[in-house]
Amino acid sequence: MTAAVFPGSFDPFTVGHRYIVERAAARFDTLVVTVVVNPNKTGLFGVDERIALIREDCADLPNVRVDRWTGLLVDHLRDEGITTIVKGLRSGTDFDYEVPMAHMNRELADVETMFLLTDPRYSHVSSSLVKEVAKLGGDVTPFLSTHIHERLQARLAGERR
Ligand code: COD
Repeated sequence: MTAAVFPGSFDPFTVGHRYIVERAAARFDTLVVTVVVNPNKTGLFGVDERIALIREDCADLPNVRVDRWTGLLVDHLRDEGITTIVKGLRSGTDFDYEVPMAHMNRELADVETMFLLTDPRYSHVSSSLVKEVAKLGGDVTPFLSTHIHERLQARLAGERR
């Protein structure tokens, strides 16, 4: 059985994340999408909500499981008995950011990181940019699934009240 963990903040889960999940789920028997909790950072969506949204978005992929983790990522992999991390790459900037983490995770726990290139259609898509554009009234429908877009609009409407 092959398995990998795809970790991230996923605040919110975008079409770029979904693309990487699809590519990875086609290559591993099991893919765990892990929402990594940063106790010092409050996201737009709470962790439970992010998990629910990803589960809904990936319901058609039976070998995908959604989990959460607080702390060192390699401890999560150790708990799961998994030795591969999957990361998505949009650009050289992503690569430069990811390489030290990949080396560190290999040194800490002999965990390998596999990089999957995004589709050029999604190379400009990030959760933070999507939130910024949406907050300023721009159209972010191309970057989110319908149900996540609806939840984002509802959340922003709530914030404006
Ligand atoms: N197309 C393809 N891939 C994408 C896209 C896109 N449009 N957008 C994002 N991605 C990829 C990112 O490159 C990343 O691989 C993944 O999707 C998640 O992205 P985000 O932005 O939701 O999440 P990040 O990058 O903020 O997550 C960082 C982690 C939480 C994974 C990292 O900080 C971590 O491992 N923390 C745990 C604590 C730890 O162990 N620290 C030591 C690390 S050595």
